[in-house]
Amino acid sequence: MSENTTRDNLPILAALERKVLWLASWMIHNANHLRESADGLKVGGHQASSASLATIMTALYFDILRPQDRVAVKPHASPIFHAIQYLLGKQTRERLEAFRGYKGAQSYPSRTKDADDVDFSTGSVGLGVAQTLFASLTQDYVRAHGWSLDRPEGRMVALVGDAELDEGNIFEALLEGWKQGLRNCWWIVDYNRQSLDAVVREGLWARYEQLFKNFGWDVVILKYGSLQQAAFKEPGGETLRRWIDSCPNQLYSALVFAGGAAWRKRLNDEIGDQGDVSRLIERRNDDGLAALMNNLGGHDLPSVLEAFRSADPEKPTCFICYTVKGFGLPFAGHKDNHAGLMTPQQMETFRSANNVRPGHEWDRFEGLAVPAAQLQSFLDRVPFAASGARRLNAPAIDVPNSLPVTVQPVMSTQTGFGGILNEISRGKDEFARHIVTTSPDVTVSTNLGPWVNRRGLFARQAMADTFKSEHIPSTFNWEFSPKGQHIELGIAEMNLFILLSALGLSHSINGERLLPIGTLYDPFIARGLDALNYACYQDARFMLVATPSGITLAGEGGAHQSIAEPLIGLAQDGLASFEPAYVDELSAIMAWAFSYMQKDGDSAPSESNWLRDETGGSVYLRLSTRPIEQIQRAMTPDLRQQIVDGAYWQRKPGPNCQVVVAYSGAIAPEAIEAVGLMAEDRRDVGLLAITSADRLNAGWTAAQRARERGLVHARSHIERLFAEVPPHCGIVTVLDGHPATLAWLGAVAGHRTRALGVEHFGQTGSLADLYRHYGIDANAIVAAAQAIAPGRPIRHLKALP
Ligand SMILES: Cc1ncc(C[n+]2csc(CCOP(=O)(O)OP(=O)(O)O)c2C)c(N)n1
Ligand SMILES: [Mg+2]
Repeated sequence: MSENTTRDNLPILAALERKVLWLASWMIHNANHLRESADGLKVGGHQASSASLATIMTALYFDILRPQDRVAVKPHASPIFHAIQYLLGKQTRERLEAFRGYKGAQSYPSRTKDADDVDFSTGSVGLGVAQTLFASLTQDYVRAHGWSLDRPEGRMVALVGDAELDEGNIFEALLEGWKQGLRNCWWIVDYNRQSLDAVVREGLWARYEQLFKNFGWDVVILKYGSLQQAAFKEPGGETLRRWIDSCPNQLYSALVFAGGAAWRKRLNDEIGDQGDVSRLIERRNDDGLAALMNNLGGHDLPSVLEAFRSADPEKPTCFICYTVKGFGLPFAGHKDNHAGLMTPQQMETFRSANNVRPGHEWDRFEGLAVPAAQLQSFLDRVPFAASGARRLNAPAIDVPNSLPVTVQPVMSTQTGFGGILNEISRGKDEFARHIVTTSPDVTVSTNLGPWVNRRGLFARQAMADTFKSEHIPSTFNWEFSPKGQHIELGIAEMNLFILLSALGLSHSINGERLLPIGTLYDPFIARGLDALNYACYQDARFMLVATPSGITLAGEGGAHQSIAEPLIGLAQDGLASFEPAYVDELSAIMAWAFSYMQKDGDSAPSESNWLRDETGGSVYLRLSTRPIEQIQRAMTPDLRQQIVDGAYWQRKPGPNCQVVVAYSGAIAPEAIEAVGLMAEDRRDVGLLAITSADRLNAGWTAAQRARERGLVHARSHIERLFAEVPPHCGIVTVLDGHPATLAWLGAVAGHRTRALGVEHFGQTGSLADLYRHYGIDANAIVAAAQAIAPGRPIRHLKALP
């Protein structure tokens, strides 16, 4: 659209801006005052916070954006977003009427729960902002590898609350963007100088301006609207500008709230005796004066359009847009307005100001000065909405049925992981080409080194490995090129998860599927946990490999040992978690995982394991550096399936079984040893290898629910495994992690259970010291068995210290 056309369209855009604000406000009012609420709760809706973005979002969606552009909308601007989609015919009235209600438009834009084409979910502030940066890097990655070149490049746009910039993860991302030569990324800051509780500090914009410039961004400050710019050219205008520039944020907000008469009094008191500027003020009535003073850059369509149109795609750009929180609404500027709702009386006044007749509140063009036909024909031509579905897809990439790896007699799952990837890295197939790895400065220590040696690091511009060019021997080849398949990250774990979130949505955003693998130390999942949750909530697809883990990392001490992570694995939605003990298990799980990551099917649970495998999801592998003796065995299809379903009998309990030991992960040797020690005094001891507490638990829960709904034959994998364990049998569970991870096993068939694991911070020591201290060694397993299971005393039990 040429500039000329846009100028002609200004009255239309202004009408749409009014309509957007009306619809958003009505939606919130309807949800709070009109919809029947049996529980009497007000649902909220952030009228003020939405209003500050009405102008900017009108300019973006109805003029600036193209279908390939992707936007993270500030959570509280959700009503504005839904209203825009409604005007574009992409959102239904029913969902707007049910805003914040069951199956209605979501409180915060949601990729997975909303029906109107949300690009990136937002809600936990800061994450959506960083997501746009990593989405832009992902787009560059995809294109550098020769994919999606038939599509135009998109701009990744974040609408950012000014207080949202308090979130540190944004600055962590900024650093990464600078390293990677970020482009095609816009952060539009809604500089309303208000947060949830308060008014922000003076002069924050100047700090941001400097900061963004330091990281190579263009910074565009939209402070004065066109009315103000014109007024500054009048005699006395410069004095007015100086007054505006020196006015504290708190006072400006308060005067916006108080209105025209208050502005006049204040301005007259402070600069009113200076001739020209007094006349400038006097030439305006109260409404005119308020309109002038409220005319900040972010509410001025011509300024906003011009700024957006002038941005350089090769540079990331930060727009600092001065706005008023609650612009156009009765509580504009009031510092308490965050959760404020218009009263029915205020809404009536707002209704008449918008010429909306009762009963016509949802009519798209009600009360607008521009004729409906003209508006509709404009909407029909809006470039953003022109090409139908914006959400893309990509076919699944064929994954080998099994992933070969040389199993050494003694090895760790972490070494196994490195070996499996090393084997994959030799391949020239599509599968190997679509894998992309990343790690927050623990590439080598998580065993990605051999993979990176072969596939190289990614950078848009090639960079040689100086050690190599200087002929200094080094184990690792650290060469960057546009074809590289490893994205090196700094230490910040938040960035890892948000990058995985972006890479893991590439099929949907870029139409090219990636198979992302991220590695980190298990305890540091907690550092990026909200971002991991965010990635899962968006349904991004990736493999998270967390290693080393647990107190098994004996020498590193409590700061590096993970305890709660298995519970995170159990509870995190969208993430199938595994903790294998053996490398052949790991290989089976990874082969399954690469295809699971690509699924997008039916959400009905399978009747075999009661898991919703057809919907797919992401995968978390909790691995260990502990070398353990491997089992030499053939991988049968049945064993493979059981490993993936979560457990198999490593030693099947006999009919007279009194004890079952159920273990997960690197603690396998202790479980095996304990079973051996008990063999003389306990008959038919069973040994259950649990590869996924998460999937076992999920299947069990789903099967119970199915039975309660009448499917009497529903049986989960764990129920089938326990079917023949006699009722008097005791179960000892053990893992190097929180004992609650497996404690629920006792509830499956009512067996008496003792759950062993780590509950308190670890410490340094040898493996034997620590396993003994925390009670997860063979002796502790035997003692627990003796305490809960019938039978005579166990001879090999040593007195516990
Ligand atoms: C991680 C996180 N912490 C806290 C909140 C609660 N919260 C929602 S909005 C907000 C501040 C809003 O200020 P700003 O970003 O300036 O947006 P405005 O309402 O001014 O438009 C807070 C603290 C949240 N959503 N996410
Ligand atoms: Mg704010």
